[in-house]
Amino acid sequence: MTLPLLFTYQECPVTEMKRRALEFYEEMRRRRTVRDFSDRPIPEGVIENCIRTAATAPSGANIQPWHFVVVRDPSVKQRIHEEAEKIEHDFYTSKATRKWVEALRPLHTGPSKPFLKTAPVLIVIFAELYGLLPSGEKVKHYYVKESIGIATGMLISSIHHAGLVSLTYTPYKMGFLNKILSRPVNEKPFMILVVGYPAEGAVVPNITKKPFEEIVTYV
Ligand code: IYR
Repeated sequence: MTLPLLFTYQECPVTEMKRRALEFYEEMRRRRTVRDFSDRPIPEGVIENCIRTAATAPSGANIQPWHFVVVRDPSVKQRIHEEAEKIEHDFYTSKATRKWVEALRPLHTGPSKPFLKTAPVLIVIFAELYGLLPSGEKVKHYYVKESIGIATGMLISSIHHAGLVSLTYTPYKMGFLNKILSRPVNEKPFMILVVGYPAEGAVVPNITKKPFEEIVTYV
């Protein structure tokens, strides 16, 4: 039995609390998903500290059911690019429903995914659906989707806080990532987080967030 640890809570004065909450909101509301990337390299150690932050996320039974593959090798990016564009072509020409394509129209997306080759880093996030003992025995994992969603949110926030941009990219089918990146069967690709600097003159869609009153109810 491990003993409980005294929690080192640092209370901050009310005025400072209010200022910090507002300042963090002001910082986070500037985050945008970017699809046009520069090939500028990312300074050493930045990605690592962002992943360290993501890994502080709460998770079901503290199982931490995630694995992050940092792809920098141009030949690996090239393979991911090739596979993803094949899948996207299939998606946009036959798999996507008319409604789905309609919903995507404001985002100006399409089957071409040059950012997979241009961006300096792709973080491929895998969800550990269950644990796998050396004997081959499976170990139950809890609330995997919730856990990985929280960790990914923290990763996106850390990247923004560090001054870089990201794109949450999910090809229609992602099984090819296990093959290319040699990940085991208990891991399911959750997302490719494309990370880097925006291309010069990068544009973003003119979209808005729902009004606060619409998303919150007080009782
Ligand atoms: N994976 C495709 C389609 C796509 C789907 C959703 I839902 C988006 O929010 C954005 C795109 C693509 O990346 O083009």
